[in-house]
Amino acid sequence: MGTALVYHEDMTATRLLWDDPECEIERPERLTAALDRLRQRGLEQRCLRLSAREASKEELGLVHSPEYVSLVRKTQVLGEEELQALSGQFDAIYFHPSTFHCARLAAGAGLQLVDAVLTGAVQNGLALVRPPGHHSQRAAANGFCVFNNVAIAAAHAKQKHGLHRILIVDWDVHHGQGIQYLFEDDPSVLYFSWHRYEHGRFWPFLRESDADAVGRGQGLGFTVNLPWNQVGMGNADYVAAFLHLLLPLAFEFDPELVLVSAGFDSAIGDPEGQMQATPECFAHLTHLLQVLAGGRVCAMLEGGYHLESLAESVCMTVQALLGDPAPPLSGLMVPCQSALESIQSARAAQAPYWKSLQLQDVTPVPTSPSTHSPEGRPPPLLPGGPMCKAAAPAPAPSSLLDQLCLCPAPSVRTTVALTAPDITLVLPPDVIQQEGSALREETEAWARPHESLAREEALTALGKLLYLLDGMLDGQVNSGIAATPASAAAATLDVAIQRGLSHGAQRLLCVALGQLDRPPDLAHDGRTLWLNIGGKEAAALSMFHVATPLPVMTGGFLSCILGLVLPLAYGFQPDLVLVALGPGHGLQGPHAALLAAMLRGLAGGRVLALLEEDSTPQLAGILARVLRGEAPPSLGPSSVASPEDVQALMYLRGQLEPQWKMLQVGAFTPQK
Ligand code: X5A
Ligand code: ZN
Repeated sequence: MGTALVYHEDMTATRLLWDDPECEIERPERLTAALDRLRQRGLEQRCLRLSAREASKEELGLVHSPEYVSLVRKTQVLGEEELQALSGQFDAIYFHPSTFHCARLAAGAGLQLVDAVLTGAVQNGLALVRPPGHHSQRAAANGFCVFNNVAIAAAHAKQKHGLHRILIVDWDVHHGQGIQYLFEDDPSVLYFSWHRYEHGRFWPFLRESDADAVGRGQGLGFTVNLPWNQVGMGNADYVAAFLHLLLPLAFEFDPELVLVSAGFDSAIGDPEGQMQATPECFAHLTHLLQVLAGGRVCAMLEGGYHLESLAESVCMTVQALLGDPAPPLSGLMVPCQSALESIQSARAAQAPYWKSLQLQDVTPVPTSPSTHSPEGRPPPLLPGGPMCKAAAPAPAPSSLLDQLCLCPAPSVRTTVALTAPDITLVLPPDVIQQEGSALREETEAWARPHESLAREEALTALGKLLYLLDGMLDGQVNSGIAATPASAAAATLDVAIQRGLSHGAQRLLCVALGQLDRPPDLAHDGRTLWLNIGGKEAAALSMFHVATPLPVMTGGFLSCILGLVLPLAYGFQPDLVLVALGPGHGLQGPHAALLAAMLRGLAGGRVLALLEEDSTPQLAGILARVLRGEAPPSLGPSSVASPEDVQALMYLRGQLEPQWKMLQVGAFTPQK
């Protein structure tokens, strides 16, 4: 449905006119660097370009006092000395004669973006703006921010579009205290912010940035703060925060719109943040948010002061908004101890207000004392198992950025190789119906060991699947759907795994739904992670062989995906994903779509879905759409997990946490 890019050149006008080491990083080149890179990558050309308009006095009045708006208006005619004097009345602020115009464009850009998304003109978008907004308050400029762009957009979405639930995700490295103050008693706006905090020793030095600030009055539980108490947080820490804190609450909240305070000072290289997350992490964060609110995501630029890192991260965000698969994350996926402690304290503070966090933290799992080091970033522990030998150590920051510049644009093609002629599929545009098939002799050779593949229908289906798989392995096709007779599902999956492993896949994740057993001849070499959802009982036969019953309730299904499937998948870092909906999988279309959509974040989107031939065309259609990058339909308000669902999850977490560190939801802090 399209991605909007809202911009106006005039927003490069405002700049610092005097010496101020604190403010000099907020400069016009931030916007031009981001935009130039988007053009270079051909991403700008793929977006719907919208020229920003100025927000009106009334629109600014949605969150700011009339006195404050007129004060900022008057800065247009002030001389340099007066501007400097006025700027000095605020914390980390400079005014320029063009600031009022720029700040009105920045707020207006957000309004246009929200209007474009909520009228259905586009699916999502990014507003490239300055000055930023999230520190600005009802009657105060603060931290380079003049008008609170995201807060104004949220208020507008409520007032003009009648929305009742808006999620604001603030991934800027600073606490958007302005947004927090404006909505702290409002249950219709869920505000999530992570930020460099260092136990209160980092700007803006506020007690209310800590995890125990959870909102007030009606808004209790609708402010979610995740303070980082150390610098150096990286991809694993950010993804863990999403999986174990933000996303459970977000699904339970069931937003109609997601606004992102998209600051990129939380990325590697930034002088303010001092964090380690690489640009491609923002593709993953964006991708994870797109499963909410039917994919209605509006991102607005906040901070980000390392031009190279900023430009790359902006590109990654836009790529994800466009529906391109996310590049795999680099580095070991092991959250650090300090991050786990922060996530745990935020979960504990929020637990009274969110069902999805209750029942879960019954027994805190003690973590190995060797992961704890009082100073600096603790060295990540190598998880056990042979696959880990393959994982390269994280490259140094600068070389990582260099590498990313060379990263080729991923292929987005999805192929559907369905065999049953009675499935008349309405294929989404650009999804290819595959005609090809592997050579007959080759197909027969693969089929020979399997009795269930002797039938003609099964052989035909296998030939098509092998052809599709080869296309994926040599990069001609990104993802695909294949069908097989139900009786041949297990054998076909077995062949697909063997073929994948022998034709280029280093690590293969297989998510098998329904009655599908792990192929008995599959090697235990750590190259395949077998995850069966639909087993009789929860069991971890090894760290690479996990079974869990299909959750009964939607809430249980969500915690299974967020609390088990994705942590294992992100920890394993596969380069090929097979999802098989086998006999008795019992999965409803929207649930299957959500699973497929989220698994698409792995392996550069190389996902092959295997269906039974008598699956409904609706199921095949919905999977084809999410695999090509469309948002899954929203599940609606989710029921709680059943006690059995919770128990299975808790059991597996206990079994697997020592090897799969991404499963950890928090750290057990020993009592003194
Ligand atoms: C938007 C933003 C940071 C202000 C830092 C002041 N502001 N030291 O990143
Ligand atoms: Zn910031």
